[in-house]
Amino acid sequence: MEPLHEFHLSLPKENWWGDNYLNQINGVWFVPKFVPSILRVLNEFKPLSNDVILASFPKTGTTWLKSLLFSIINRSSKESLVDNHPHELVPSLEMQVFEKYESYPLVTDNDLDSRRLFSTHIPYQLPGKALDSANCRVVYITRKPKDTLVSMWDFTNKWKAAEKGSWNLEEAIEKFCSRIFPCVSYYDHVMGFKKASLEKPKNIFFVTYEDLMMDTKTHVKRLAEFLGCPFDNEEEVEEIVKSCSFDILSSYEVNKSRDFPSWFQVPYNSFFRQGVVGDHKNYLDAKTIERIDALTRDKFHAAGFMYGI
Ligand code: PAP
Repeated sequence: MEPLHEFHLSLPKENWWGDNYLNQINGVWFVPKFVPSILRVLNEFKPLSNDVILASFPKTGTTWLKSLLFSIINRSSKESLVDNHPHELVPSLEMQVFEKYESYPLVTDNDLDSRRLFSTHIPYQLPGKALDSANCRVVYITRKPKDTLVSMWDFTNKWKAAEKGSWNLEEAIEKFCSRIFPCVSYYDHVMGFKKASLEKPKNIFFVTYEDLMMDTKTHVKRLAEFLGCPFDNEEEVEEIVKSCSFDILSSYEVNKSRDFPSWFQVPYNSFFRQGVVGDHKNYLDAKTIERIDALTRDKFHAAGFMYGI
């Protein structure tokens, strides 16, 4: 038996959906395929002070923010979005960079032009100290729990593993509420970065999908200032906002593609579904909405974070 299999067998295991299960590392549930690379990120990743890390719980706006951050940082090559899926332009530490057994692109100088931009779904509770000590910039996006749940449920059913049987919505709701979800429970994930952003506002920028949607332009300007590369003309900001909008991005062939990326068994087009706020109303009944709202009051509001309903 492979040592890796033995290692997997030694980790706590919990059924997730169908035949699929999750493994636990330090109290956090992860999809088994990524356990080795997550451990590599935790043990080997040394952030540089000018790195930009986009952190998020899955399905909270990662793809959108990848395209915005890439465009803000690489202004002269923002048209790369026409031919490249945002997930290929901004690689995930655990799903792409450390999944390959090669060294990741290492840049040692502090030249802003060669800034590294990565994403991660790993909760702050695990790499927090490494991120803090490097003094790098972290941008965290979150989204209201009910829309996140519905988006995750839909996405999971587009996964190749869905051939083994679909994930029904009732089961997804149960797992969400019982906190057996990949990348720690949604609430713990958000609160981990929320608290860190209050403690280190110069290093961690916290934004919600809904605020970004309501006023993308203001947030793009704030993000550029936070990253130390402010805009000097409004037209460029407007151009970036437009070029990263759902309508424009989802019209590109590369984002409409049914091909699978090399690093995940889900087609490229499944990262673009509707891109709206409040879609959960089309899927969740009143009882479920109240159940999740109660959880939100308990996990967010009681901690002083008045968000999520
Ligand atoms: P990931 O964590 O797997 O990378 P992520 O990008 O965070 O997924 O979430 C995908 C959601 O963002 C989808 O939401 P939906 O299922 O409710 O539709 C997707 O449609 C939405 N999305 C993708 N691109 C954009 C965009 N440019 N503007 C707004 N929403 C977007």
